[in-house]
Amino acid sequence: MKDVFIADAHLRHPDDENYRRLMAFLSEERGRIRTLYLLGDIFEFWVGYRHVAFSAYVPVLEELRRVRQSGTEIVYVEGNHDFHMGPYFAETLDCRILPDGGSIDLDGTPAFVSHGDLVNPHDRGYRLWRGVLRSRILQKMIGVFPPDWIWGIAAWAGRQSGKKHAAKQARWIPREMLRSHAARRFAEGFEAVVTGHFHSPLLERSDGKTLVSLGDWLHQYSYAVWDGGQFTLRTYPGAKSEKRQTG
Ligand SMILES: [Mn+2]
Repeated sequence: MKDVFIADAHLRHPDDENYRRLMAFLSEERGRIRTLYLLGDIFEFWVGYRHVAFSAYVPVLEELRRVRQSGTEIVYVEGNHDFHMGPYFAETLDCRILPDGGSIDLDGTPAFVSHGDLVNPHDRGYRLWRGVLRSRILQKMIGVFPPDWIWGIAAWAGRQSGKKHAAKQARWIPREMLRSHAARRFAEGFEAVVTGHFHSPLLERSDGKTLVSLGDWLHQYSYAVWDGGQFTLRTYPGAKSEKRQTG
C-alpha cells in the first residue's frame, strides 16, 4: 500500500475548487492509503477546540474520519496556518501530530518530514512570530475569545501574510534553501526529505537520496506518493499527469 503526502491546501470554504478536489481525492483513495501525511497548511486557519469546529471545515473533518476508519493512519505536521491541532486530530482521528516535523520510517528508509517554514535559517522575524503563535499563553487566549472572533482575526492576518509571501519569494530562492536543508538532513542520516510550504513542486534524487517539495493543493494540485520503495510527484486529477523533475 502506498503513502500519500499533501500540503498547502489552504482550505477556506467547501465550495472552493481546491476544497472540492481534496474531498474527491480523499474519497477516491479511501481504503487505498497506508499512511496519509498532511504536511501543514491544509487549512487556511485552524486551531483545535474541544467542542467546537469551524463550520467550513466540517465536511473535510468528516471525510478524514472516514479515511481513518478505512484503516489509513494519519500523520499531521503543523504548518504556519494550522497549529494547536487539538482533540479532534489527536483523539477522534487518532493522528500522530508532529508540531515541528520529525522523522518517519518508510519501509526501512529513514525520512524527515516537515512543513518547511523552518527551512530558512535567516528568517529570524518569522521564527519569533512562530514562537508567539505557538505559545501556551496565546493558546489560552484563543480559548477565551469567541471562535467567530478568532476566525475573523485569522482571516485578516492571512491576508497580511499573503502580501509578505511574494516579497520573501523574491528575496530567498526556495530551491537553494530546500537543497541546503536537505543536505543537512542527509548528513544526519536521513535518506529522504519531504516538505511543503514553498508551493513549488520539486523532486530531486542524488546518491540514492531524495528531496521532495510537495507543491500545493491550491493551484497546482500536486502531491507525492511513496510506493514500491520510491517517491513520485503527481497531480490530481490525471492518470497521465504524473510529473517528475530531476537535476
Ligand atoms: Mn506554509
